[in-house]
Amino acid sequence: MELWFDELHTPNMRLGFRIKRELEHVRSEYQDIHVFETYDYGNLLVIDGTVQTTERDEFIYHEMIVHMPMLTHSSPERVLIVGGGDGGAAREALKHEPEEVHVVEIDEKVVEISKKYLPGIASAYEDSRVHLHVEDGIKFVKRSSKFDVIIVDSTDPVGPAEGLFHEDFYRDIKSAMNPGGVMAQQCGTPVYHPEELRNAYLALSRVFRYVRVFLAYIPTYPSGMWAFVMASDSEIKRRRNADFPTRYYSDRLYSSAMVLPEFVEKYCKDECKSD
Ligand code: AG3
Repeated sequence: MELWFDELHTPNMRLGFRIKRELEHVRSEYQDIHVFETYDYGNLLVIDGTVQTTERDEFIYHEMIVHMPMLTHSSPERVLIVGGGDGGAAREALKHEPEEVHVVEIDEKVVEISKKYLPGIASAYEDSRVHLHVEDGIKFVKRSSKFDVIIVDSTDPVGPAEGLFHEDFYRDIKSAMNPGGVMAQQCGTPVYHPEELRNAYLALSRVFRYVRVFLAYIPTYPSGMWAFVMASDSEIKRRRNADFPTRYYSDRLYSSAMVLPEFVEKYCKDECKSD
């Protein structure tokens, strides 16, 4: 019998993975977590029915959500990752040789399961510069200060992650940063959920002087086209080169990732009405 895992992207669209087997299924305090062994994408982490990461294409998301803001900063020493319990963002952040990387993940189960089934992604936890805090990111950010880069690597803005897309949270992020600080966040797909991008863009624009949107192509996420935002009170431009090997990001891609198709651009203009 063939086994499949399908993520429902809209009521009328879904993406299926043929799987060898289910490796794990736990219902944590916060969410429903699965790990599947797929045929083509290695191990697959699913939270509340949505694909979070696969061993085969995780590099695209993790390189982009990390290297874009990290290279915008001239010398990131203290890095905060809100969410990101699988460790992938922390692994990429370490390539910039920061002093400290703090990961604030609300769900300990995500960390535990990633260490067991996604060892190549969770490898960052073996590094002594990486500090894990199992707690609510919103509370943690409220009492934090002196971060150079803050990366919000969360699930979709429904359920536990909802508050991570609000203006109040963005204000707390700004207060938690050193001057010159840069933040980045994943913002969903403009194909099916342009309002997620638009809302984040508008709220960030009320808090930060500079806000930029960039895209990456991620085959296992809805529509494959994924949006991210970067925000700062300092101009957003690349201040350093990537002096480590990458597979998706490149210094040439830094600016081209911010060139948006017309229909996406339209959601990132202040005068455009939300529809
Ligand atoms: N976090 C963002 C995943 C969003 C995917 N959404 C979906 N499949 N509907 C990824 C976590 C990787 N560290």
